[in-house]
Amino acid sequence: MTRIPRSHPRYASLVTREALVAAHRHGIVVLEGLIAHGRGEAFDYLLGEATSACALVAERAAAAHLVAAERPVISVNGNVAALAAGPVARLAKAIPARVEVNLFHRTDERVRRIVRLLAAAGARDVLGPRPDARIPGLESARARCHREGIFRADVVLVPLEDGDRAEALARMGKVVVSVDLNPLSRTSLAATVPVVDELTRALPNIERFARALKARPGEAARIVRAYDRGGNLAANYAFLRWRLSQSVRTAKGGRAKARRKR
Ligand code: PTJ
Repeated sequence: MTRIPRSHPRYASLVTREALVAAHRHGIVVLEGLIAHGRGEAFDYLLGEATSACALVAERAAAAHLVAAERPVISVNGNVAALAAGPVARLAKAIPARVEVNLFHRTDERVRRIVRLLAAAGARDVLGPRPDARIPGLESARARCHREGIFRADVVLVPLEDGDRAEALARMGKVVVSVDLNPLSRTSLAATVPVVDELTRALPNIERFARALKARPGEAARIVRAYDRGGNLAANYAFLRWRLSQSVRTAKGGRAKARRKR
């Protein structure tokens, strides 16, 4: 691994990249996952690398749906396992929810490695190695799932998803909670609750809300009813526009300063 100096202004981001590259070498993350991460990083940069107020609202709604569900499932792919095996295990315990490994670039060996990683992080009875059902209308390997997991789930949390499956799960009548930094992705547009936030920030937030809501089931039902999906997505777009307008102002200020210096 490349040694990243702590003084580097992008230290956290570079360390995460190195962790993903290492996870690729260990057969957890596919090369395509590194591309997906870069896409996420670009959106996170635009969003200010912090949880926005509108993301928090969606995270609370996500927790309310998960706590109120009868058969909630957290779907895990290679990137999610590499970035957040511990947070996934803790969230699953808090809800409680089943964890299922579901891969786009599926090989049995990769599924086994990811299951082992999740188990080492504390996740129990992880599904994935012996799928016995298919998601209708989906031709990719992601259609393969477990009857007692994703297939029969009423609420599915799908972090870092590709849009096809989110749409197929929604067609099955499931509540789909996505975590995707791209507010314009097909996943965000298909999800019942699109959470536009970085995975390692979003999962602990959802866990915190879930723990609080478990003690107040009436409150969870009220949040589910009150959540305005369209309004929340629109708030995400407005936030992004505001961030860009601030950057334009900063850039213009910088140019004026440079002119004054000349
Ligand atoms: O492990 P596999 O075989 O199942 O493959 C997983 C990948 C990620 C390769 C697969 O699901 C894929 O190709 O995903 P996409 O279509 O590239 O979509 C990933 C989405 O996640 C993009 O919209 C990214 O912006 C977003 N994203 C990337 N990193 C993060 C993220 N969102 C939140 N947190 C992140 N850390």
